[in-house]
Amino acid sequence: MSARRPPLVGRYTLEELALAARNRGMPLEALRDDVTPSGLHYLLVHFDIPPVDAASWRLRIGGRVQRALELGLEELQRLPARTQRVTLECAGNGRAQVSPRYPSVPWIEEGVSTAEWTGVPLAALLERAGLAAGAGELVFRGLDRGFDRGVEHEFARSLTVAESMREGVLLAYAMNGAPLPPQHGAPLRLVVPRWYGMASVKWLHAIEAIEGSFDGLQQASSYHFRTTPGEKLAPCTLMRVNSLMTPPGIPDFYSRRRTVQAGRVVIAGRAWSGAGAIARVELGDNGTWLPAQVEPAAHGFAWQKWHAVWDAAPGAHELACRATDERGECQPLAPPWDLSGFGNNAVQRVHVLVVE
Ligand SMILES: Nc1nc2c(c(=O)[nH]1)N[C@H]1C(S)=C(S)[C@@H](COP(=O)(O)O)O[C@H]1N2
Ligand SMILES: [Mo]
Repeated sequence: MSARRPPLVGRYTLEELALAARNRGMPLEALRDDVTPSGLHYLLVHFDIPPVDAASWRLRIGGRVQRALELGLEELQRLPARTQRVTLECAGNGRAQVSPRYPSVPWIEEGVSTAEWTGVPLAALLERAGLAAGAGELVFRGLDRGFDRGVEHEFARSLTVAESMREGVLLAYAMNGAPLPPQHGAPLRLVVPRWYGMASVKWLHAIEAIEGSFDGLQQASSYHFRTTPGEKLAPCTLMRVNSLMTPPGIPDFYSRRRTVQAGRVVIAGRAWSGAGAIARVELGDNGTWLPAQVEPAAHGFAWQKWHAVWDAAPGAHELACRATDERGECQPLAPPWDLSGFGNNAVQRVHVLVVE
């Protein structure tokens, strides 16, 4: 495996621009929707969207199981289904705010969305297959193939047996009430609530129970926190506490700066944390924090709505929002340093000009 790409400072490269155009984010005005319309859901595709023939496609469950299974889409769709709302966020969301930055998808803050996923609980299928003695992890394999840092592989990730059996882990064939779109993993994807998005393997075709731990590149090398090139700290797992606001007023086409009419303005947004419910959200106005109202967590795996009434006085304002989860974890004011730009949950800042 060749070395990690060296970090960049300054201008964006054509490669980053190409990745950004392929892997577009959720427009922040879509924060007004409880459930992100499928066409506005953010997208992260490492390689190409693979060609899949749904008629001949099979999901194979094997390895250290008592009964290997092979199921077609219709067979899966006949099993008891569950629909649940889940917020997904890319682990690299916010990467572009960090300097030096890792050359990869240059998310600013838009790599997050919420959809309603329908499918079969993974635990139900694993109970059918029956895990054999010694099974420690499950490897989830996607049909998409490519190279990263010189290594050819199919996108694959693992979860421990305990994580796989958790409530809410779903093999989804529908998104927002319609068949899974190609870009979101048709015909079947894994959905792992509360975790950063990389765990939710798309274009799933095989689940393999293994002894020990999976050494695939996307598991053992990528998706770890690092502060220096030589080290490998904790793996990226649960989403850190985070929040965003719908930018108020109207934007300038090029700079995206906002213009807002003076007076009472309702600022609304969403907050989420992989660790649990949101306890508090504050709205910042030029450095002064005001409390916001947070709606209760009605859907356990989805973001929570919040709003605050802002008395907008004429002049230039920097608005910000900051959430705290029930564990007491609070968003930092500045991006936490990470070499790959993972886990940046620093507060969002929106520049607004208030006019009479
Ligand atoms: N097979 C496969 N699964 C994948 C990926 C991928 O490139 N290939 N990208 C992962 C990453 S990094 C994220 S953030 C989510 C994004 O899911 P979405 O595109 O449906 O929003 O899918 C994950 N699952
Ligand atoms: Mo991601």
